[in-house]
Amino acid sequence: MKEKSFLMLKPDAVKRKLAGKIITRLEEKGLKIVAARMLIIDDDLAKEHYGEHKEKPFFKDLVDYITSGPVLAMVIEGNECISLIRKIVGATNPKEADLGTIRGDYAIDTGRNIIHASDSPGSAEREIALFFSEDEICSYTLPDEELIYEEP
Ligand code: IDP
Ligand code: MG
Repeated sequence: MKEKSFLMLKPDAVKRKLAGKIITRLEEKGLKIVAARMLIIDDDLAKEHYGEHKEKPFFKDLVDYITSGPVLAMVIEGNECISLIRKIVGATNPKEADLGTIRGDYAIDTGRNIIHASDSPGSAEREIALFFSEDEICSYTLPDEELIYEEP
């Protein structure tokens, strides 16, 4: 089933110039970027995006981290891509993330784990709507979709 997920390269990924490498991994997997925007998140948007964590001890550090520089926000489309992208991203704590995942290969500390990805269809819908309007999301077909999916 075709799904859309929200993915965001955090300020450390952008400043460490890892954006190209990470985007290449998604493209090479066969996933499709249908929206992308670079922005500096303000406090209000950070608190709303991470609202589920507002009672956590790391919440203030998380808001400071995510607002500390530009992020690259994206919408990615693909079959069952929400759980697939979580696997590609790896565990929240990069020290526990498998090698071969983005966090496992490029990050060390949980508070500098370089990338965000939606964890469920409900969060994907909520997060996409926070960062993008409907008309910013592109609908198009990749020429190689029949090489990636049995039933494109
Ligand atoms: P996720 O990004 O893998 O979905 P969540 O538990 O939703 O992980 O946490 C959101 C973000 O909050 C993490 O990606 C990480 O940047 C930060 N975070 C989570 N737990 C901690 C912690 O214990 N210390 C510092 N930062 C944390
Ligand atoms: Mg999360």
